[in-house]
Amino acid sequence: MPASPVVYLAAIPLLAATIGFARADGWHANPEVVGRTTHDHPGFNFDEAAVPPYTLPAVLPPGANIRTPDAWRARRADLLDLFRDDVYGWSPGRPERLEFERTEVDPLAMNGAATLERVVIISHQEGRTHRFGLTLFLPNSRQPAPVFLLINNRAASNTDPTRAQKSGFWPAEDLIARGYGVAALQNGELAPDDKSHFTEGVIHLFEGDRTERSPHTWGALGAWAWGASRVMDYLETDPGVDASRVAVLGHSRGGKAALWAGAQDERFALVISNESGEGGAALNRRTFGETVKAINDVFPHWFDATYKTYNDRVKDLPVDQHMLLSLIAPRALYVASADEDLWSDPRGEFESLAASSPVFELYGDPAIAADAMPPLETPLVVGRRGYHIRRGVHNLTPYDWARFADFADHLGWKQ
Ligand code: GTR
Repeated sequence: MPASPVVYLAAIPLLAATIGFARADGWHANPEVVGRTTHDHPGFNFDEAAVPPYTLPAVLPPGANIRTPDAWRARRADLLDLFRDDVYGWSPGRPERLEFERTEVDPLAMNGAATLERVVIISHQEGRTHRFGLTLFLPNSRQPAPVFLLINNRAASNTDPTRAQKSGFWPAEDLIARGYGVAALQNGELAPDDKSHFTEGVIHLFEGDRTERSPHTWGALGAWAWGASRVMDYLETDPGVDASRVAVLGHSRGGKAALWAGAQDERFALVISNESGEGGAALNRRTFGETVKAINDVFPHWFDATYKTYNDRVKDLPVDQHMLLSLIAPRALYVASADEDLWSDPRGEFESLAASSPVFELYGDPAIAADAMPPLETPLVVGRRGYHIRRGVHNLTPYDWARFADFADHLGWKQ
């Protein structure tokens, strides 16, 4: 038995089964960061010792006898419906008619390393029309190429198609150099991120001027995720894209939308959550950082109306977020946290990933133990799941992207 029984699984995949052991060197919040964050968010808990005990609903209920992938499919469908009913709301599928208009193709982008495609995705429904844009760079070194699609929740300048502005939030050149395509949609073009205006995008396309909304219907997160699926509709038609290897990812609220897109749309082969926190990867029942009530109070337009009824009774929610992560199986899943982003509850994100283990085990992957959180900047890769916690604040950075690309390499997506 080695001194530390926890192995770096990317390096020694054959020993992956040993991940059931606790990890003494794992991440712990820096007390200085805990103090600062507690000061900045009065009334919220950032003290690990003060997290009240909680019990997660079982993703595979004892007695339900779910022992095979086939048996899981029925449970999966039920869980997905619970997330639709109680959390994100029901989203429509494809519109009556969908068109793709390529407005630009530049085969000499990035000094000849990439082909830039700009596409307008046009949806028609009941006489109404909605448009949103897609920016896509494909490596000239290989096509069809796997693609990373970012649901961009920050300024559009972060995903500048002209590359006059370059941002570490979307380091497109780095991805191209590694043989990966990289794409972005702008979340606000699907649903403005504003509680008074969020229905003005694609929700209006489907609902028109109706003002009565079901308590189980979609909000902004559902609309952003819907956009990712329409991008996938386009990517499936593009001969430069390997549509069997498309990753959807997002940061923070964009990460919540990416998880929801990946849960609903099984065409995404890899789903990546970067610091998605509450309503994303983090466990609702763990009272640390942002809470269900806080998110619903400040961002009432993100989730459905039913979710708000759980503000003060989270333990009654029929689901928790490890079940959302479970819905990604048997596809690949990567969760990333940041050391100074305690609002997103890094440990709650990791424990949620660990608690998705019973479903990934059905597909032959080893379990991840809840106490196996790795140290800072030491990625953990177990079968088709990966995790890291980066130094620094709430952000999506070139470090994160490089680890996502490493993970794709590990999945066999490498050029
Ligand atoms: C915060 C919100 C988080 C996260 C974040 C972001 O204000 O509380 O849940 O979504 O915004 O999107 O950066």
